[in-house]
Amino acid sequence: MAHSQGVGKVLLTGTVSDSHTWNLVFLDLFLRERGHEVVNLGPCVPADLLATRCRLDRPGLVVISSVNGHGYSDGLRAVTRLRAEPGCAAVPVVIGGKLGLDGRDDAGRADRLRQAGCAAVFDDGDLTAFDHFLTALSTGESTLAGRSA
Ligand code: B12
Repeated sequence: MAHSQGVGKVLLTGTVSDSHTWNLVFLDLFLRERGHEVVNLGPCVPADLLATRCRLDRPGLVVISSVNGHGYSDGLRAVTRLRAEPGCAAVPVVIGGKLGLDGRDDAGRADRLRQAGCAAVFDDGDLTAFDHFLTALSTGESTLAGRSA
């Protein structure tokens, strides 16, 4: 089922400290199977590089993936830096995967990510919720989604 018309290019990225790659391979395929154009920046992406690519590529969605347990802190720095980049203040950003270690302090940290500019936080990597988010974004419905932990 392709529903990419309303989304545009998707910028997919790992976080600066995270060297895991299969999460990115999976998400790349997941998005392409749904008809989205994907630019996959790969793992260990510094916040400055993500911000620059966001300015140059003008994506309709930025997807941040982290599974190494540093996702809340790395993701917060990434989205904060991205929001400061010219032209990147309004692009929807989502983050997901295994964002913390042992589920400690999840709700508060997910809220901080939202306050910093994430439209949705899939801190348990919920792909069904992510799929619903993509559909809502494509059809122009509210982009606020994701579990609040
Ligand atoms: C393979 C692996 C590695 C390999 C990675 C090789 C590679 N090329 O990727 C190596 C050995 C290098 C590695 C290293 C480390 N790893 Co490792 N690794 C794994 C392992 C066994 C599998 C990960 C994997 O490939 N899964 C397959 C992919 C497809 O699934 P996934 O990553 O879970 O992603 C899915 C979801 O999370 C979700 N998702 C992911 N991102 C997003 C984003 C959005 C928006 C959404 C909606 C969904 C989503 O979608 C994916 C598909 O379902 C997991 C344990 C496990 N069974 O999950 C540990 C695991 C991820 N690793 C872990 C750790 C701690 C490390 C190290 C820190 C270990 C160390 N002390 O050195 C380092 C980190 C290095 C670094 N700088 O990042 C922990 C993370 C702990 C946490 N988050 O609570 C895990 C969970 C193991 C554990 N139980 O402790 N690892």
